Amino acid sequence: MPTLSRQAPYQVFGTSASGNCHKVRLALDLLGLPYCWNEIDLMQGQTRTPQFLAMNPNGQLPVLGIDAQMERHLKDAEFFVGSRLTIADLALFAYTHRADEGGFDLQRYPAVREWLARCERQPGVTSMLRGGAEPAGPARGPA
Ligand SMILES: N[C@@H](CCC(=O)N[C@@H](CS)C(=O)NCC(=O)O)C(=O)O
Repeated sequence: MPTLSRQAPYQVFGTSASGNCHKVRLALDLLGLPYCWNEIDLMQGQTRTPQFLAMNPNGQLPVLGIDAQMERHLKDAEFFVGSRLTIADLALFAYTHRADEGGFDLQRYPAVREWLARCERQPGVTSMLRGGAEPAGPARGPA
């Protein structure tokens, strides 16, 4: 994604012995993006601490801290790439619009909340079932 921030380093929490974690390192290296690697020791239970679980309630690695980057980017941008909804928005919308279900409070991220609302106003964008109980929002036809 050409619009990812190249200024503040991304925070990566991973273990160097993990292929899943190495995928994140590879992607950031190949994109030339700055990052800080925070080595986490699974065997020492470091993915079970309250601090870690606050970042990722499923207690797994890797974790890429992009929330602050999203907020910064969306302060000056309507969508992630250009001025139209793209696959980049869809990729991030799916989990972000259900962040509360994962225990993430988006109150501190007004630009992200505005972007979510902007996405939801786009024709054809629907909400995911909430806990499987509520119906998805009405599908909107083309304008
Ligand atoms: N689907 C996840 C899988 C992540 C995953 O399995 N992480 C492992 C390390 S490779 C882990 O954190 N295991 C510890 C645990 O599940 O408690 C991904 O690809 O990121």
